[in-house]
Amino acid sequence: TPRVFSGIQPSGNLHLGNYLGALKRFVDMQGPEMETVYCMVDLHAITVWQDPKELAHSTRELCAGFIAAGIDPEQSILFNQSQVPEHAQLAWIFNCVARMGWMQRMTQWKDKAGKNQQNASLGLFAYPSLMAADILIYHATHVPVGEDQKQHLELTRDIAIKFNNDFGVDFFPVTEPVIEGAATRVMSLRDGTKKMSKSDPSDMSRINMTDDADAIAQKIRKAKTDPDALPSEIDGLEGRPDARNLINIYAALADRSVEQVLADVGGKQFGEFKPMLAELAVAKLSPISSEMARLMNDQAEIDRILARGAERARAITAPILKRTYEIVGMVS
Ligand code: AQP
Repeated sequence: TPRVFSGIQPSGNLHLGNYLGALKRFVDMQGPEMETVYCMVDLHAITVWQDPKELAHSTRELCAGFIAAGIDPEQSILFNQSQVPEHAQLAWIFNCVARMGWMQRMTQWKDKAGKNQQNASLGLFAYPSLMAADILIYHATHVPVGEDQKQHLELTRDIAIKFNNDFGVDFFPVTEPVIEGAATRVMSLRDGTKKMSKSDPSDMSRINMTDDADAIAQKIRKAKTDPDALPSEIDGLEGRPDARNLINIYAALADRSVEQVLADVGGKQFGEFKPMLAELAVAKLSPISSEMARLMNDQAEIDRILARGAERARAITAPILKRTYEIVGMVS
């Protein structure tokens, strides 16, 4: 059976972009024809500073978010990265396979390190190598992610290919990125040319999964738009990034295509469309946020779920790491 792997960083502010670009699609991929493995990637989160107390809180909250959104911890393997040490162990091997030049070309590295690269953590630089290990330690074949992770997935393929070539084996699979749907790149509500992101200083730029109905409605009401009416065909969104973003969000939340949505709302002004979007967003997101809050009342249960998930994950990762060590020539 095909195996799906993906992860989300427990770095706080789980938002609508994470939900539509990742989490909702993780839920859609659950089923008997796929083995699904989902991870809170805390080792990735600490590539930039995380307050220890907040990291622990965000990890549990993210786990609650997965479950509230529809991940069944019996059906999927749901766990925390640092509890499965093979991720970091394989990442070290990959650090020795990947080249500095590959990492230097990564746009996420350039964006996050900013001007002062000398002062960024070594972990931030090596981030894609750990991500390759996350995926390949499961021999995962399908990786659902948002558009922003495309370059890292290409690098994962390069690492798999180079490892196989270097050691003359056909061991790591060449993974397929799964970047599909209307919301592979949800944009900021304040600027339709910028990605909706956890670290945007403006809370009005994103809808957090913990926002209540009033906050969601207010953020949509204040979202940036242009003065024109909505088009009835997709070409009419050309050069209108804010309009496109709100339509994409509507389509993804409604599980409909952008074309279908435009056929319905074409001709409407934003004054009419925004309340429709707010109503849909509240209807879809409120049950998730209230379930998250409920689950967070029993953190011992969350910890049990994570421990059980890690145990199941290790049943897959331990043999793959062992075989990798043998291939590399490590005495065991
Ligand atoms: N705006 C987005 N639209 C669609 N998908 C998105 N993802 C993130 N932002 C969007 C997808 O969510 C998954 C988990 O991402 P992550 O944990 O790596 O978070 P991130 O990319 O660090 O999130 P942010 O908000 O972008 O954080 P900062 O502000 O720190 O850069 C991935 O599949 C990602 O594609």
